[in-house]
Amino acid sequence: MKRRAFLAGAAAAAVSVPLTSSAVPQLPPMPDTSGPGLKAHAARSGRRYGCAIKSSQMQSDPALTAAIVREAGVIVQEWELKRNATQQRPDRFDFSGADKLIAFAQKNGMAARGHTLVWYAANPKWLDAAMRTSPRRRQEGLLGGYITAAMRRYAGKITEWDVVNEAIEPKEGRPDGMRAKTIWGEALGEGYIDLAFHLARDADPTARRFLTDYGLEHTSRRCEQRRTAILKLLERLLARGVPVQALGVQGHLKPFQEGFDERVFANFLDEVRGMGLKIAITEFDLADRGGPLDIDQRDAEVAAVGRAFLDVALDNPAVGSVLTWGLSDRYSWLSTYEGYRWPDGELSRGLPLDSNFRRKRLWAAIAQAFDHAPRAEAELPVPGLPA
Ligand code: 9MR
Repeated sequence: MKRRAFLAGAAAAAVSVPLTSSAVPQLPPMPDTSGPGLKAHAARSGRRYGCAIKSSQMQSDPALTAAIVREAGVIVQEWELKRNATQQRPDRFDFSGADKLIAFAQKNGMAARGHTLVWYAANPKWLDAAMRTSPRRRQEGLLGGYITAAMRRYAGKITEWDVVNEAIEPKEGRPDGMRAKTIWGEALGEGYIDLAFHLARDADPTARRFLTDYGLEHTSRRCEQRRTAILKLLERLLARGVPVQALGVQGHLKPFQEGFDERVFANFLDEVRGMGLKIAITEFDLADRGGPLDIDQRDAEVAAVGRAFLDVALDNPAVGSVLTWGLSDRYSWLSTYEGYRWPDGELSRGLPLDSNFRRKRLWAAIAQAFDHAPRAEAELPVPGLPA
């Protein structure tokens, strides 16, 4: 594995692999302000870079869309394909938000991921109630009808889907680490995952099917338990012939709260690849809460951990793409989420561009990680970019 190239302050102390004598600690560099976007850096090793976006932001902020066109080769919906966006009422789907995003991607020669078909959260109230009270046939229909409708609608346009998102939650106490509080599991048992992947294959056999989850990255006991639970789940799914093809590692890092160890994370990714699965980093960002108050120092530490994380991820040839959860600090869930937001209302700085769309040290760290990455295994081609 490659050595981490730089170290900085408290966050780097949380990166627990020691530097060898030839590695010179230095701050991650300031970015090149006018060069090619991250998508071009990613393409050098046959990968994709992209980001999440909401259609409301796209409509109201031309500077954001210009930045996305410059930087991203793939987009994903931060909101529009969750069921409380698409199915406020039981009797009709509303794909208008997602349609706008897919049209934007097509117009600009970008690929698109789909997020997310089955999730315990972000479901409309009527769906929660219907899953609790309906007979099994109807419960299966409530799960599958959406998979079929969404995947058929975007067949050929959305090339990868987060079919099941966040299926594990060891802290809820089940011995197998599976999430206990989920309308899908409560109604259908673990078989809801099997059903979802089979229906997804039927709906669009050409789209890559992902299981996605968070909390797989750090050295904490929390992440250790989550890695174990997801590996065991993947083993069971594959043993049952469930057509899951890839793991989405969300990559929401909290460098000032939990440690990162290159070897632990690399071993985990190796195990996943060893099962014959592809991998993507699907929601990368770094919570800067708890970091230094000096902004440049904080940016440097965030960038250092981001680089260490991506160096490990991109060292694995099964990792085909990296998407950040947003692009600019102007729009980040980290600035509103209770556990991560700064109490004084200061914006979080966990994304590649600042709130005025200027590239930050994290941008440079991502660009350099891509530049130094060995080639990925064969990927779907990115429209408009060399393979
Ligand atoms: O960033 C998203 C936020 O705007 C939504 O309100 C929220 C609920 O739909 O979901 C957030 O995105 C989550 C993603 O869908 C799944 N992984 C965790 C993300 C951050 O909470």
